[in-house]
Amino acid sequence: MAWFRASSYLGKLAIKRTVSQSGSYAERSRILRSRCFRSTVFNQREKASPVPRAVPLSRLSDNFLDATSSVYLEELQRAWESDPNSVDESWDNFFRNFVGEASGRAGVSGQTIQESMRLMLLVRDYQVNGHLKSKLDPLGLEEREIPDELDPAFYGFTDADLDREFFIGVWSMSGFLSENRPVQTLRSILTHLEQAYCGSIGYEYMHIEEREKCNWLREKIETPIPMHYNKDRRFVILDRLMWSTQFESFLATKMKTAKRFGLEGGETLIPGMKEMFDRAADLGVECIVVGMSHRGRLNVLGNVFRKPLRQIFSEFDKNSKFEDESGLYTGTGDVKYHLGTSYDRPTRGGKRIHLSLVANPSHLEAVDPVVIGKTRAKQYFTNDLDRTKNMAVLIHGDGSFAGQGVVYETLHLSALPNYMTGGTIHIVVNNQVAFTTDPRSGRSSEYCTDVAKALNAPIFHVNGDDIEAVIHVCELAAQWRQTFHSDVVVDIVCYRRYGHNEIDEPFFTQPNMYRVIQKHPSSLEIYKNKLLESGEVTEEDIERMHKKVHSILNEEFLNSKDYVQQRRDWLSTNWKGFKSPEQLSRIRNTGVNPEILKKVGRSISILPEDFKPHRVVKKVYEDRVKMIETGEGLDWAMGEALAFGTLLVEGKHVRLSGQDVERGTFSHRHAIVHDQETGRIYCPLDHVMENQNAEMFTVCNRYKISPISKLCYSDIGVWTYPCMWCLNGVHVNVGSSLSEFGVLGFELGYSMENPDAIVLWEAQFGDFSNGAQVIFDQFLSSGEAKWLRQTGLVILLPHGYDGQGPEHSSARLERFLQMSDEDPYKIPEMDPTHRKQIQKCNWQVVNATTPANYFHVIRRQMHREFRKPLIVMSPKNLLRYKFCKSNLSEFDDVQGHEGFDKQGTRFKRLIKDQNNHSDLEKGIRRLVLCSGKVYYELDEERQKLNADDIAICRVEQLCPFPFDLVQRELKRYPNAEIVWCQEESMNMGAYTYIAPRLCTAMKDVGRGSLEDIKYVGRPPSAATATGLLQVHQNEQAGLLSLAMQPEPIKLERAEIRRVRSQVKVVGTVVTVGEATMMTLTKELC
Ligand SMILES: Cc1ncc(C[n+]2csc(CCOP(=O)(O)OP(=O)(O)O)c2C)c(N)n1
Ligand SMILES: [Mg+2]
Repeated sequence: MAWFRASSYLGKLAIKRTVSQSGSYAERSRILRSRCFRSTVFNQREKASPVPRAVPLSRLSDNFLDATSSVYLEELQRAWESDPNSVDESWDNFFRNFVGEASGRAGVSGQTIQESMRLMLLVRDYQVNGHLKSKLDPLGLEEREIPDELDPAFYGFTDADLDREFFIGVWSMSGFLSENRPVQTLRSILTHLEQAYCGSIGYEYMHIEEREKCNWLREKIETPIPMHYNKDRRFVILDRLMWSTQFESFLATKMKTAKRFGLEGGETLIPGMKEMFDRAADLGVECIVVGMSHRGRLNVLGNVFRKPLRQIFSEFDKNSKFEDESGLYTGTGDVKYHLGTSYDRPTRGGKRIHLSLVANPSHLEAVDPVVIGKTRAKQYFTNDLDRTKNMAVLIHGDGSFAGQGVVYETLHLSALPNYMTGGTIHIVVNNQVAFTTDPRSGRSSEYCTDVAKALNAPIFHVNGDDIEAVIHVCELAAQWRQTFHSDVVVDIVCYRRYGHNEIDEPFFTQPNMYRVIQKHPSSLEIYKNKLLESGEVTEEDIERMHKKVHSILNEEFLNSKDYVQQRRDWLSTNWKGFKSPEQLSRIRNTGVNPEILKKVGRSISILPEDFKPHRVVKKVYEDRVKMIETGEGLDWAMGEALAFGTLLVEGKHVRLSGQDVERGTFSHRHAIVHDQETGRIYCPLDHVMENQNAEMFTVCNRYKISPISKLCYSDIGVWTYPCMWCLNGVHVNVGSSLSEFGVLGFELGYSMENPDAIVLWEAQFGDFSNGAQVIFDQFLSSGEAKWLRQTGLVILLPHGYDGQGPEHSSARLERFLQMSDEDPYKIPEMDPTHRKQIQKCNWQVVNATTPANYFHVIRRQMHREFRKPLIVMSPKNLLRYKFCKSNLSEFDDVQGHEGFDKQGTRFKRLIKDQNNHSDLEKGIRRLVLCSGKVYYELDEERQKLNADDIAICRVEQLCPFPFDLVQRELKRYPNAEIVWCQEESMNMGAYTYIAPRLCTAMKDVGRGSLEDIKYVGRPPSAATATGLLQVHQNEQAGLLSLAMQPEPIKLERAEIRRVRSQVKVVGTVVTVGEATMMTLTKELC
């Protein structure tokens, strides 16, 4: 073994010493103290322990393991020699051991303490850096510099020392340094170190701060007996590897040019996963949610999830048949390597484990948070308090794990109280290439997994050709997860035998690598040979196995020809009884019995008597009590709280997530109240029922205190004793992850698990939601069509032009509307008893303007037999606007009350003019249709101008479009000029969505066409809004006066003229360029 590279040793050591010894002593000791000594070395002890005890390396109670310099040890020794009491007891024991043992034993005489300590540093270096010397690359192409620290010569050892015995003083520690052999030759120590750290597995774990966790791993890694699988187990492994390999080669011969993103080169993933799942099941896991991208997905589906092979094969067939059952909703479908499935898999240990593979889009890693959210929801609904029964497994590519930011966002959710799932196992199929990109061009870090170090997750790199090593780390990962309830990474270093897909030529870009790959035997070949050599299997055994697998594959292939796709499995157990878009589901009334309303209203408004909230919050809650008692003036926050409270009473789980949602960005919600004297917190919505489950109402991100045990709901996500964040026994943490993509993905996954949960995600300002665009585009707007999976996720996007600049005004309403799949030119069946309009569209977009309407639209999400995403343009300044109030009677279900119409009390898709107009109003000269907060401004302007001959209607539900109600209004005002008024720019807001639909509605009732729709709003613009307040105010005033002007509106869409104008802004003359207000245009004309 080439352990010694001594030639450079002396020079390097000299340099290192010079560097480390430079600077004043004071400086050095300061550094040492902070890095290494912490509070131990200089702590005075009463008395040194009388009898020296053996001290395992793992128990030395300061940062010995962090020390990189032998100078540190020399200083430590000097300190001990001058005063044994000046060092920690463990070090005292250590030194005394050496003095006694090393000098007293035959064969070790002459060993200096410094030698022993350097030896220990060498051991430590293997633990820290051994992975850099491990043989990870099956192709042998890796060029890694082995750190000097792994060279014994670096610590002053020479060839002559190899057979010297050394006392290492660390017995009674599990691992190779124990063995009750405190005296070992240097050769034996090095052999053990090389075996443990530099074989087919590279362990990275020394970055983990908790000593206990490092020791746990060290025990497993430094085991004196290297891993060994018995014959039976090896048979199983061989069989699994054979399935994995033959699956790909079979497909390669049968479907030569079909894209399948084969796993060739990484086939050991399949047996690895199976063994991981078996082990996890042994350790109590009952359900695993899996997310993965394209690579090897079909193999995983067939071999791990046991999706019928004939079904997989039939999906390759262009002419594959679908069951022709009437009323069956098939959606748009998706490519085969995106589809999900679920299966109850029997395990080797005789258990059954439920597996679900989440459907995912092409967007790499986007599914990660979705999987975690789904897992968390499973934990809630199965009362999995310690999070050991439901586990997430994510399979990544090397390129995407390093490159996609959502990986980092997802990792950072892993320890947050309302997002943690007790640890995710990450498996990286590290084929050392990403499409055509070499790792060196694709990332800046040594490993593609380095991102996980931020979390203190252990990382097991493994040579993908060594199947037993793969299995070993897969099992170890399962053990870690079940022991420490935190994330762990398995990095399977393999290769990609062919191109990125089956019709791709890898030699174009990676000729050298692929020349090696061409000659490289498969992992199956390697394993077969190993087992043949060991004599544990015979050629006949292998032949028999091979034939069996082949004949099953063949049989399934033949059967696939006649395979008819089965009825959609789109409703999992929790969704039984829910309707597909083709099956009619009536929307129920959402009004609530007045007594229940009052009761809930009081319980969510009255704070405990001894509670001392901030005076502003006190007033908020006093006002809420008044609202409930008088039944008048209920504001937005109250409407929302009542929606949540009444749903909770009905047994629904309510989860509100997003940045700062607890207080609310606009300080309106105050879902949790903080006692200003004690720091105690109180969440009124936790008290709508007696003994309410603490998580039933979840507002992220806060910790909860158990009402029963006073334990703190924190840390590992279970009830525990008050932790470091507790103040007077109370958890005071507030805040949330500053992520959009990750958190929204999480909530989406959460919402998809069980229809009994209403999950809401609120963006800080609506514009920030575009950081999560992939979730909107690839999942929320199209998930049901592609994968037949429903979700009732609610998205709250603060929206409205109030002069806060381009990034705080618009939630990009136009984008959500543009993604709507509703046909603008066809009026669907609108009869309430047959209407499937909402079921058939991909999502709902609303811009509610009253607290009561907001209350009903939230409740409507749960009072129907289907689920549909809901995008809410939510208000900012309406939260406190004096006229944006509702009476309690608008929330109840009492006949004759406001809001009660023919169908009962419900969400109003359109709010007609407030002036009590009759069914026919011939004298109205203009009908202004609008949506959102501009309504109130228009109404104020109308009152100011006494423009009673103008009617203003609010389109509260933009998508799907309320054709029936719009037509009702068109008929009501037969002589009115029809105006669409919005505060957004013309290329934004609802205009381009509204125009064709309004036109269709108008044509249908003979009220004109597109040219008859007058547009009042800002002209087209690149930025969503001006950054200048004065300009904003002028613009806003301009559009209001235009909408209310006495003469007909002449400007038509095609006639927007662009002019230059000057606008005064607080004394400064600002030239507003081309994008200026239409009103200004008009004035200047
Ligand atoms: C977000 C995103 N960007 C780009 C792509 C295009 N793309 C598909 S696969 C791939 C390479 C992925 O490399 P890696 O993660 O290493 O997985 P591998 O294919 O090697 O298994 C790329 C760039 C994509 N699907 N998603
Ligand atoms: Mg790759």
